[in-house]
Amino acid sequence: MKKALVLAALLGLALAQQAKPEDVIKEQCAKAKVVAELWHGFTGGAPKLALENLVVEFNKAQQGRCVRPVPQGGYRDLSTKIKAAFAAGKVPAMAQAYENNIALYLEAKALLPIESLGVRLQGVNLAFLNAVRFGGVVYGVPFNKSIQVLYYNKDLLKKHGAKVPTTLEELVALSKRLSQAEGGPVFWFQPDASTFAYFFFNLGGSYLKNGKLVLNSKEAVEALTLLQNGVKEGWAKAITSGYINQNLGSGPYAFSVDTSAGYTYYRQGAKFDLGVATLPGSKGQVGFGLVQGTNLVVFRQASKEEQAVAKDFLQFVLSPRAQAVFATATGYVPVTEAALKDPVYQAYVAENPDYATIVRQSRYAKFEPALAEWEQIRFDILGQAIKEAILNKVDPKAALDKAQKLAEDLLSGKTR
Ligand code: FGO
Repeated sequence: MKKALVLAALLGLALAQQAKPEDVIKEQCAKAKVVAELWHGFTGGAPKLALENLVVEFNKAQQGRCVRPVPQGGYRDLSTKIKAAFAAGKVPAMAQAYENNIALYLEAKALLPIESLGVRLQGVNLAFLNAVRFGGVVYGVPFNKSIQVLYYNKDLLKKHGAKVPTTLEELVALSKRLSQAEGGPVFWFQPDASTFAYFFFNLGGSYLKNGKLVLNSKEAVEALTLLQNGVKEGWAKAITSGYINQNLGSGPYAFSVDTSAGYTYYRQGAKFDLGVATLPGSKGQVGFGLVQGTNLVVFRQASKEEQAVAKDFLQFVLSPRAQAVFATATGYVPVTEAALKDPVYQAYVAENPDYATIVRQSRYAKFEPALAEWEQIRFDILGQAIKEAILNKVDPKAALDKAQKLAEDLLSGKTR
């Protein structure tokens, strides 16, 4: 119990709020005539709680209507369930969706244009907004958008008189030095498409060349070789079970490149003074980070009444206060300019500069391709190639050439 209370305080929850938000929502929706479901991919922790707290606030101001968040597992489980729901003809009013999920759902003409609902999108971060624009029409409301940042161990850097690296070369050189001194690899990464993207983008890579998907470019081979060498040379450690933040404490740790949405998890997991910095890039230039996290979409099949609830909820979610509370509770990037000026946000930033670092990093953002097939490609093809190179020592070029072939077969409809 005591531990739970401490945790609640850490997450910035009002301790006066006795009931779990989940239970409050249950009660709110039990009495409602119109229930708009929101299917999501948050499995727990601060993100799920922060979403539920927003919903409780929204529902309080409704009469006879409510939003009901429905957890569907992780992000990939969520899109699998939505595809099944299309087939069964039973979709929710709203759901979280990656840009590539939107592209896929649009093939089934399943989504409503956000502005046709009447949601005003003024002041929404343009990079996020452009990412959900298809054929000039916006199909999602950027909601929980994250950016990669550099997490680091302040105590370890201090011990070795080291400064936070600002270039890729410095990151590698310092990781080598600290790993030698500590007797173990200090740069930790998950052998997946997310961490790979950081190295790939900052070595000048791009996935689309003249509209064609290229997974085996020379920059991709270079990025994968760098990580493979890192493991070989003993400065990089591949984390193969769970999130990096769940492995903290299992050996010397100095750096990882990870989602800003991991912020509360890192804070909890770190037994050292945790640092958050903008990503190492090239001389005088902050490195690019991968944007992850999702947008909220509204389904065409929802009833007119549900659509009306969705419209009001999306406008509420975009309000400066909602954004300020959600971003500071989680580490997600505030999605509007006005949120940055909100007194709640300003108070948090004054106390904790990490929030400002996250926003600064968000100006150096890259996205993965918004292809309908991308989810399958990033996990089952590219992600698989990365694992083979890192864990099974397969030659990076061979692994990526194979991935390229598999992706081309998938995109040309030969496999599915
Ligand atoms: C996750 C996944 C995609 C796609 C990227 C896509 C599908 C990546 C990456 C694969 O909201 P983000 O930034 O962060 C997540 C948030 C909510 O769960 O908290 C993070 N978390 C959770 C628990 C924990 O202990 N530590 C922690 O950091 C969690 O990662 O999304 C980043 C991780 C992945 O899920 O393994 O986005 N991703 N592009 N997923 N389905 N499709 O196109």
